[in-house]
Amino acid sequence: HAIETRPTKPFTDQKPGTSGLRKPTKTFIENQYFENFIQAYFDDLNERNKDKQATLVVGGDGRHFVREGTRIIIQMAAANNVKKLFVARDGLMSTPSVSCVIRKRNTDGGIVLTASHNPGGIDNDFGVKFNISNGGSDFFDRNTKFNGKFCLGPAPEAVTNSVYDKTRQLTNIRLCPTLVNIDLLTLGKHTYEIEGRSTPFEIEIIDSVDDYVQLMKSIFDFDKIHNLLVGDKGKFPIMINALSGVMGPYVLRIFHEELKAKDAVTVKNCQNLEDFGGHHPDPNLTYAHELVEDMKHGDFEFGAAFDGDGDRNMILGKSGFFVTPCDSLAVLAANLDCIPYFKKHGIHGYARSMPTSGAVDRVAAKNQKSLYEVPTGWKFFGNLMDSKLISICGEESFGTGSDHIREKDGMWAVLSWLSVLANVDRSVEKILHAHWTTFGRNFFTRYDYEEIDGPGPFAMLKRLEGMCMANELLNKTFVTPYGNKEYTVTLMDDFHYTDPVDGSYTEKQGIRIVFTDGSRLVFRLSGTGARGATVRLYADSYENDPSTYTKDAQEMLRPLVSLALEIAQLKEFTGRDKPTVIT
Ligand code: VG1
Ligand code: CO
Repeated sequence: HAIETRPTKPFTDQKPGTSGLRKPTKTFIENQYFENFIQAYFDDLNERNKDKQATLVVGGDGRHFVREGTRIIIQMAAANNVKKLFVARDGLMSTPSVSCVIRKRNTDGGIVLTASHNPGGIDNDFGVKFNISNGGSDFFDRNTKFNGKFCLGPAPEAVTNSVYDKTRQLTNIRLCPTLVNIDLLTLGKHTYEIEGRSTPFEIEIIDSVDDYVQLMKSIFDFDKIHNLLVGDKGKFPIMINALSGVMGPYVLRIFHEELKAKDAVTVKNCQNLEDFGGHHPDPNLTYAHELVEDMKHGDFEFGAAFDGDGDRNMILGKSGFFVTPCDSLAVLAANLDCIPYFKKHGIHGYARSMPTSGAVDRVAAKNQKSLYEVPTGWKFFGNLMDSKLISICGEESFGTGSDHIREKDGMWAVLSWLSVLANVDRSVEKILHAHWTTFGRNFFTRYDYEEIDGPGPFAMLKRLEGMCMANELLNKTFVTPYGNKEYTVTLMDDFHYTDPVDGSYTEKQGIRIVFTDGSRLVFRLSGTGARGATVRLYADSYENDPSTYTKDAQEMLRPLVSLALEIAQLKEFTGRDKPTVIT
């Protein structure tokens, strides 16, 4: 097969956000937009690898253009000196599964074709996430080789910035246009001679579910979970909704085949669809409303949903009892001894993203473990896990995971919860109440104002940045517009972070206002949207009066939220008087 060098025009807007590059699907399909980005990725990879031939994994969440994109990557990998490409069967592989395959098969990186929780289809969004070695600093070289290799995870900022620089200078793309008609449905290995290459190009079509299931079986006690679901204490009915994303095959295989619990496990939307059946594949109370409705009748003890690419999870208890992701992280952190993996590997520290509530901080304090607070985005946990500073981490955005891989992992969270239910108590609600009784309760909520047109959101953030710089609000006392509560500001800053492992510095990660009672407000702009700007407002407050534990979080936080809206002048800047999503 001959290599063709095709001229192209660079784009100026291919800057990866919180997790990869996301744009409307049509943008990716037109004008070689997708090809340009992939070429920049390969150029960066080859530079980083000093032209050593790389082995990579490619998979996606099944949305529109994933299969075509996979075929394009095959043609481009052949022309860009890639030694071997592991390709997911039918292009389908969840984000956590890609991380699992990277580690198991010792590859140099991976590409996930997904816009994650953004809706899919020709009129919605597409995206590319990539995992790569962070270059192997001395630290990694000496201490943390995994199977003799550098640890890989979501590309850190140094890498995403380098790829971005390349996208703006690109003049051509390279591909092997005759590499067509590859059967993506049949497992097996193929080799191709490529003109001008001394070594052949290899492809292996793999079933990622196999590798992933093996990993889960090495982490959890499947017999114990089987026994919870269909064992001697009677059936424990649960409901799992895959929102027509990539998780369907994983759910069916794990719950029906491996756990042999078909009788107890009701599944929904486990057929992967290119437009996710019109679902917005984001597991929260708004977009996974179907699960909430299904749970309300009280027929299921436990419910869970995943996002498009399977790294997010939502956990519900009987009758739809909602477990906030912040509490989910804290409860799992407090009960890791229910999971064989942690008995074997020990528990290092914990970490959360900055806007995530402080619930896990209290578990860390009680267990005398370190707690790290990082910017939003899973890439910031990688170094901490590689250097064994943390074992478990999470984000308020329905992301939970551990150091078994380098991505958040929805199925892992569900199996972790089932392990706790099997060992501690068969009621999600009771587990939460016991947790609050021990640690107190952090009330948390997030308001999203999605897809706002115009400069308003940027101007709002700019004004808040100015207030930070001038230290304008320090020691100021406010009376909340709703509920007449008093709050005094003890800190207002623009969150920045220095990675304790490699010293890399990241700034402007969200405006944070902390009050004397420990309550916090955070304002950020989303880095995953594909249209307009999305403002996120986070509120976190702590109570240790047991009479409050059963109260509604929205009611408890209304005064604080009303103050947030006033301080930021959100309505004035955005024209919105209501959020589009509340979690
Ligand atoms: C959002 C979440 C963040 C998460 C990211 C990727 O980012 O807030 O916590 O890591 O999505 O999740 P942002 O910048 O829009 O707030 V996934 O499942 O879409 O890869
Ligand atoms: Co996701």
